[in-house]
Amino acid sequence: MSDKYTPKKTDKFAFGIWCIQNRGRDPFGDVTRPERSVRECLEGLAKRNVYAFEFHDNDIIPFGASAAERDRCIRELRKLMDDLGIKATVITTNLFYHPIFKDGAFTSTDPAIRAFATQKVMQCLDVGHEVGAEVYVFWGGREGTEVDASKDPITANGYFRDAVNFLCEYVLDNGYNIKFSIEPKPNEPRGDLYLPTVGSVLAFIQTLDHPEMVGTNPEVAHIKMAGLNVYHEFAQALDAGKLLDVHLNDQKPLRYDQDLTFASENLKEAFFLVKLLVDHNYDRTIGFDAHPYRTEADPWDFVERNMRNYLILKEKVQRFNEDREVQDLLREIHGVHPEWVGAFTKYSKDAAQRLKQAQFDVEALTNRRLPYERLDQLLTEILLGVR
Ligand code: GLT
Ligand code: MN
Repeated sequence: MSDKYTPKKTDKFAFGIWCIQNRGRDPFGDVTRPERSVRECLEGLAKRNVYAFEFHDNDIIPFGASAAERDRCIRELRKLMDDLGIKATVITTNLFYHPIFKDGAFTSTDPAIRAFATQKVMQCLDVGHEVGAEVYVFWGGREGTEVDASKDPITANGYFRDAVNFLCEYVLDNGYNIKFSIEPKPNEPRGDLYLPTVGSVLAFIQTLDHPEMVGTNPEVAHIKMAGLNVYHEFAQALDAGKLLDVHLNDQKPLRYDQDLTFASENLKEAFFLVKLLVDHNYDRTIGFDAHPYRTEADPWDFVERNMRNYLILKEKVQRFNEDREVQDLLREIHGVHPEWVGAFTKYSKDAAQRLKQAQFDVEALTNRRLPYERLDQLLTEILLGVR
């Protein structure tokens, strides 16, 4: 059965294949679901009109595979993608699972491990090019410390910078159409990770040789682990022209990385994230990076629910944006004193002079009406379905 919340390819939804393959293991308990082949995962996604999938090199090609084995894996994957009509828009390298990366990849204290990690990424970029991926995600899962005595953070950032600079040149040299995206996370699996927030990533990007080739893909759960505002963090990336992908999921604040279904925990927060993407015409893939509860037998209710929640919230955004009373309130809040709109956005001596001499009615400005209780209630009622 389908309804207006049934996804279409044009919604451009994507899932990490690792989300579908997730077997429910956690630090305290073993797997709860059977292994699922790449074919089974992609068939299930394609059947539900998912536009694309994201993957790590080792989700498709086993660690340490021979060149022949690698070529066979890619051939099979490309055939499967063609047959199913599903794209691979985002690729990434697993630089965290193998114990060689136990103290970091790009920021390992051992230059040979840093070189090995960089080699692994180059090989992954070749794969990305072959499957038509446009974005390469770097999630620095092991890039951090428990023992700060072990490395200087400026040196470690320098190692990171060297690797990204080198890899940008590699992409340019080979004429690949791929951009890099750094995914921030504050902690887990390390005690503290480098580049913990969107702001840190944006600042770091400006220190690179090719800042125009690098952006970010924030993840809801990672932001909430840091106790920050999801709407504001994504907005910061979008405003900087750096939002290359999104990792949607949900999370109870300030806890271990929960990777819950999008909008399963905080509807209002999820609403504002969808509103941001809709209002500002974000047109890249809408990626979900979450796991089914470990009590689930298979991933399909989970897959459907993530997309459905997004589409329902998209409708709520439209309703909010078209609601007469909401819009009247917003006009009242923002529409006062039109004589000052844009009056000092562009500097001139005249404008400065005028501003210096202007008289303000401080009391009237202080006492203006800000009907936020009413505004927030209207949103609550839209979200609860009574408006
Ligand atoms: C890992 C992590 C995610 C990253 C993935 C990309 S893998 O599951 O929890 O947030 O996006 O490497
Ligand atoms: Mn992620």
